[in-house]
Amino acid sequence: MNPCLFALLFWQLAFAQRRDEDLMSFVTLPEVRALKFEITHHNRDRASPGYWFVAPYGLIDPETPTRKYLQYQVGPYIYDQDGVLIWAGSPMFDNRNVFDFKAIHNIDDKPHLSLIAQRSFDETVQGSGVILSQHYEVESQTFKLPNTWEFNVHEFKVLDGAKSALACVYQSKMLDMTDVGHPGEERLFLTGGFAELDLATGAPLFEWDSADHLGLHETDRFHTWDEPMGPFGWDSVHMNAVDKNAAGDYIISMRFTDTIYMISGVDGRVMWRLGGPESNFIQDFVFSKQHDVKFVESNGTHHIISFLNNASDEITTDETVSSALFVELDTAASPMTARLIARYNRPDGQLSRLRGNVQLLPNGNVFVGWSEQGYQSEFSPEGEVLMTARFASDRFSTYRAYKSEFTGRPRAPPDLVASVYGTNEDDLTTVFHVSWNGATDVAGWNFYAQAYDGGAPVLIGYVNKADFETMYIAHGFLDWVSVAAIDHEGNVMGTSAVHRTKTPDNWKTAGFVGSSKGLAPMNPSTIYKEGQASGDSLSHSALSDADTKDLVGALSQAYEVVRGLGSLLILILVGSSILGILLAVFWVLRRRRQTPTYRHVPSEESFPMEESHLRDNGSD
Ligand SMILES: *[C@@H]1O[C@H](CO)[C@@H](O)[C@H](O)[C@H]1NC(C)=O
Ligand SMILES: CC(=O)N[C@H]1CO[C@H](CO)[C@@H](O)[C@@H]1O
Repeated sequence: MNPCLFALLFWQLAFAQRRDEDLMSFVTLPEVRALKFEITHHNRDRASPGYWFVAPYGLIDPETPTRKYLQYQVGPYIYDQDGVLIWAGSPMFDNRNVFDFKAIHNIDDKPHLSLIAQRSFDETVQGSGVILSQHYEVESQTFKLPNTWEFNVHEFKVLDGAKSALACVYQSKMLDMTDVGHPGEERLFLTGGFAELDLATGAPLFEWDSADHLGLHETDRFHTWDEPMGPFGWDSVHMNAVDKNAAGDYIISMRFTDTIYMISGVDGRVMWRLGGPESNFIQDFVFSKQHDVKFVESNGTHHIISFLNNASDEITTDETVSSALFVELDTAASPMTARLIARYNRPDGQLSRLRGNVQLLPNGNVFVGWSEQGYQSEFSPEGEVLMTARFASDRFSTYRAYKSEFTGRPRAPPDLVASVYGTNEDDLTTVFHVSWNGATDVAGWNFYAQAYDGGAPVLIGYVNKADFETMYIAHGFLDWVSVAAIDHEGNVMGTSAVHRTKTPDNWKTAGFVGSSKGLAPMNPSTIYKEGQASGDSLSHSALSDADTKDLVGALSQAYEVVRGLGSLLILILVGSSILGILLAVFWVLRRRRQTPTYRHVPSEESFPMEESHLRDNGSD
């Protein structure tokens, strides 16, 4: 191949403008580009209830700052089981990487969220372990220990009651090489350990480091002939998970020794090793390069543990497929025994070389995050693959993925954008887009308009929540608009601020050919009022749910097409989309004629906006 052509191709591959069709976009949150999921439900009926908690990142290290405008993509996200976005936390963490993001239910009777927010590239923002309330407010933030260089990104495990949390700790230390046959020699190593941190003060209640308890010979990574490594030293053990049982002992995982260790909570001694060349167990299975070891049950001597056996890493492959393992340990027996009780192989038969996690769900199902490209799967207890999913984008991974029930009640009000369109005063249409970042359990939206600022809100209509963002089209130029989120029992969950409707910068160039007299917003009560001649009103509430769904579906499809366009096809597609919108409008008008009376929505007629503003968006 011509070298110039090759160079050009390489350049294009490496630096080409990334395409964005694997990302979502929203009118109400234009700064957020959430990742899309590709999902296969193999057996939806057996899936456990709950949402997905992922934290996509592009590069695992903090990314270099840029002066270019960037939309928010990486950080904590909640999705439902159909990949519908529930919460985009990327703006809250300013596009920084987040790890180990999950819902936790062990603090009080309210659900919480926990995560590790990575430091910024220039370290002006420190990394931390963070607990958020169900209102997405920071309740607790814990920073790195003074003897370390960052808050390690592998684990942030909040213990029951949230007095303390477990975190991995990496330190750079000069270690004596006697253990590997070089007495009197010292080398710089990155050691691995953990700390139990007091969440009120950030101080360590318990600290443990591999340098004090393990021999250098245990690592399968370091060889005495290796060159010295970087400013931090050789990553000797690669500590990547920690958990604590009721007896007060800790279980930890080290990827570069292929070993799970039990650490005494009394004196830090290694109580036993599982796996690796020095295993203390008679075991009927093998594993390597494991992640996310957790207690499922433990009474001090008998344990059931779960972990991800990725069986491979950056360099070697030990098995042909990665798996989630559940193992029963009897440490009272002599010799101690380790028995495999369940194994869930990666459904696509691939290897997760790095990262991953296993979660036993309350109904016995097993949820596994395989990490790369957000690949995740849910299994029935006996191993049936119920669901597999991955990010539509191959540019992002998530360190871990979790599934959990959660109730999110954001303090911020719903976001609303309304715009008016039309070609003359008779066909003016107000298009609403509404979303509420982080709110779970929203069943639908009430739409309101006022005759003037401070006027009484008039109910325009109701539509079921269709997606993260819901679109609604109302007849007429409506202004001073607002929305109310309605739950499944019909209660108001929260209301937006009153927004002004956006008008075209230039009505004529936007296609308006009527007289300018038609351009003032109308008094909504003249057309959206009970008993009013139906010929002037258009409301979704006059349509059945199914009709509404069809209409909203048709409109938002046309709208999606318009929005997602790239380049040459734009004219053709805009044309057909406009045709689609025209058809939809025509269809609505036709229906309107078929529905002689406007059906009033009784409970919301005189919905007092002032009062609703005072209403809390949820309880503490
Ligand atoms: C722990 O569980 C095992 C198996 O169920 C049981 O045999 C053993 O007695 C228990 N030990 C304690 C201390 O409860
Ligand atoms: C089946 C298999 O290859 N298992 C390997 C898992 O990893 C350990 C440690 O690297 C090996 O000793 C096993 O043979």
